[in-house]
Amino acid sequence: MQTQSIQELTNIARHLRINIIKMVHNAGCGHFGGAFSSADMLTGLFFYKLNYRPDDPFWEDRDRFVLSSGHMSAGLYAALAKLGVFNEKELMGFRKFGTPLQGHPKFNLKYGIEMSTGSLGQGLSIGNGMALAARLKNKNYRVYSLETDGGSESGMVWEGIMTAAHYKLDNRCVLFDLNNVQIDGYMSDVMNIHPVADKFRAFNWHAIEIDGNDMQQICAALDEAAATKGRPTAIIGKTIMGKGVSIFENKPKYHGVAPTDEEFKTAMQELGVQS
Ligand SMILES: Cc1ncc(C[n+]2csc(CCOP(=O)(O)OP(=O)(O)O)c2C)c(N)n1
Ligand SMILES: [Mg+2]
Repeated sequence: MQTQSIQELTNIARHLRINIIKMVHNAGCGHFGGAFSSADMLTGLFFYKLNYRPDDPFWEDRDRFVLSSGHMSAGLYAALAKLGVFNEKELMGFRKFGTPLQGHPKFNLKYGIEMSTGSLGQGLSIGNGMALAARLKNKNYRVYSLETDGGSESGMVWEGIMTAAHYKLDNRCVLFDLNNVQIDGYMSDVMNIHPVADKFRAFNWHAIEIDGNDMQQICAALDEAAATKGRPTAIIGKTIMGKGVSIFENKPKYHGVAPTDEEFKTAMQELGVQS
């Protein structure tokens, strides 16, 4: 895949946010707050680092990506469409009965969806299984997953973290969206999991702390993760919930609601869409 400049990548992330908010607005429901906070890390992964062939999503040697936080599906679909795995027009089928783009991802390799997710906590272990399978098959592909602060309130996440370190899965990388928001409010109020990086380190992971909305830092961290041997890597990205549209930023209310028509108009303006 072509290496894109930081500016081009930032522009792709903006494009993803535009499609995310269009999808959720069109469906009248969905989750855009976390999809916005993680859009930059997802862009860095998909458009800078992932070894993937959009015209051949079944390619055996492709890097894998598991969206552990399945509710952020709009972000994944927007990225896959931008890559060209399927036509961008299909995004408007988001959450409609009978389409492949359901509210929570349903396994569908043709569409680039590597795993059904939505039940928080399962994706980290599923990714470990894929990484172990690569080792057994003597394959060089890497396995990434997007984890979240709210998702890590599921105990099984920490079992998966322990397992990946035990097996020294250096082909395993976690992108961690630390936006300090979950479904019921601020994570630090509901169930505090700080300090996140120290916890990963205590479990023998290599942990890199970055500004998860800074493309330069994201790309550098992805390179560092790929060069790290003997243990898995967690990229802990401190992000802003709803990043990119001022009225949404850092407001737990926008975890899982559609924007009103008025909010949608403001979002389009702030994201630079001419009306
Ligand atoms: C096992 C499980 N428990 C509860 C839920 C309901 N749920 C959906 S999203 C969410 C909050 C998750 O927080 P985070 O992933 O940080 O989401 P953000 O608000 O940042 O998008 C919860 C509890 C779920 N999907 N799975
Ligand atoms: Mg969160």
